[in-house]
Amino acid sequence: TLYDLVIRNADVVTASERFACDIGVKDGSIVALGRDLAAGDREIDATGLLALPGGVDAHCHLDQPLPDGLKMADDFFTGTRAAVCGGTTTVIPFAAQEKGQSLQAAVDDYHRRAEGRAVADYAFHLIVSDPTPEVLERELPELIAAGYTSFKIYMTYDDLKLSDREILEVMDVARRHRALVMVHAENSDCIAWLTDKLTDEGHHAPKYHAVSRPAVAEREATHRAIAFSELVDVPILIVHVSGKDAIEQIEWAQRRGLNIYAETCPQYLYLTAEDLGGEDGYHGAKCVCSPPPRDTDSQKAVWNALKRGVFSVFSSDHAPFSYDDPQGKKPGGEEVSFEHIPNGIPGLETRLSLLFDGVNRGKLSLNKFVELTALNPAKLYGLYPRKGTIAIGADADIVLWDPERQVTIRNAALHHNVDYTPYENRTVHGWPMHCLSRGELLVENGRYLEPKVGRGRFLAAGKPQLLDL
Ligand code: DUC
Ligand code: ZN
Ligand code: ZN
Ligand code: ZN
Repeated sequence: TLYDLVIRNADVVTASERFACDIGVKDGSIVALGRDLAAGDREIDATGLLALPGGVDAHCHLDQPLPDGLKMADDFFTGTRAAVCGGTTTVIPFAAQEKGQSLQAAVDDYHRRAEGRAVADYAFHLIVSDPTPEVLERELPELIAAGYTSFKIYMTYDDLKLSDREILEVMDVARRHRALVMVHAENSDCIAWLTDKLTDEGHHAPKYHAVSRPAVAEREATHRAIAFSELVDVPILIVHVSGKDAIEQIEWAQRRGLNIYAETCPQYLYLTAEDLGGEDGYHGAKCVCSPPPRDTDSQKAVWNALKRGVFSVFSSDHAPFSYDDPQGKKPGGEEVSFEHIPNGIPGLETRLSLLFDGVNRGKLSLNKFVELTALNPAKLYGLYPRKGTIAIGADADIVLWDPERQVTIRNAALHHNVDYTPYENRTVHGWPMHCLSRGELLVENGRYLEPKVGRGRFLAAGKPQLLDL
């Protein structure tokens, strides 16, 4: 037959269009969009549902080895299982270089972690923590050519951060080889100084995590990264932007015509510093992530900046640590001082529905939703047009959404391996009902169908496709 699968009566939404049609799938690709397509070997009736491109989550951490006996709760299997159940069919986690390690050794290590485990397709960003001459002159150029066209650098964390000089060197490699640098922008010395002051004064509760990482420390580093981007003349992307101070810097740069892209995440729309708790109690550790969530004014600024196009990408920053876990939020089984709580929260499965809820509340359009969650990350990270849209020739990564369905988020119903969600008991409108990856139905009516573990494929990324700002 002409089609392995036909999705009937789809209400297709891309970043720029909305149209009613049938979708014909053959050998994992979309081969036809039209009315009254011939019968397929298999048919799905999508009446009443929206057909959206599978989500691309361009920022998540899976199975990253960590010091001090910590361990991420999700590996490539449980993480990508959660992803597809939430409507995300492509993930771009990190292959992190440890200091002293070659980049290639890091890449090989992460391929071993992903291979035979992932159920969604995946590419990798590199994390460059040790930019030796060998890394800058040979490894990075070779890896860029081999399909690793984006890398994250850190301005904070002792085991990851680069000096200003090193940042300039890495950015210059990106300029020469047309790669995209992602920047974690927080001022390391401000945080260290504040942390020492707070702990000297006897402040240890999780809430002080947010006090030790104020918006001004993020604002300063954001501005500095922007200045370096201008100096080197290379586009960059600021990851996990938390609120209005950093947004102001980014808009200032964009108005000057600089190619400063930005990403934000669900926690900055739905959480505030208050979720880190008060003077007593430890449950706030569940919302410890960096940068920390801010206040309701910043939440509004983030929604507004999403709508206005200041942000190009909406990612989860899934960094999974279980709460009641000596390898997670209670290191060694203890309720530790804030500076020892592992940074990060889970979000792969809830990313899309949390943003979709905003569509239903008029915070952004459906087309913008698709642009932020699928099209733009696919373009910026070199996966378009195979990923990120519904078009002839694209992979048949399609999510059928029920835009009206109300779901109250409960961790017990999620598919990650984390023992909590920061969004417990929150009700969202709109839910991904069916999820297809390369034409294979992985989730049906919200039920995970247990596809072959390891079916997910590595995607060698092409060069970033820059967006108009
Ligand atoms: N940065 C991330 O990107 N994720 C988790 C914590 C952090 O600092
Ligand atoms: Zn970061
Ligand atoms: Zn992250
Ligand atoms: Zn102490």
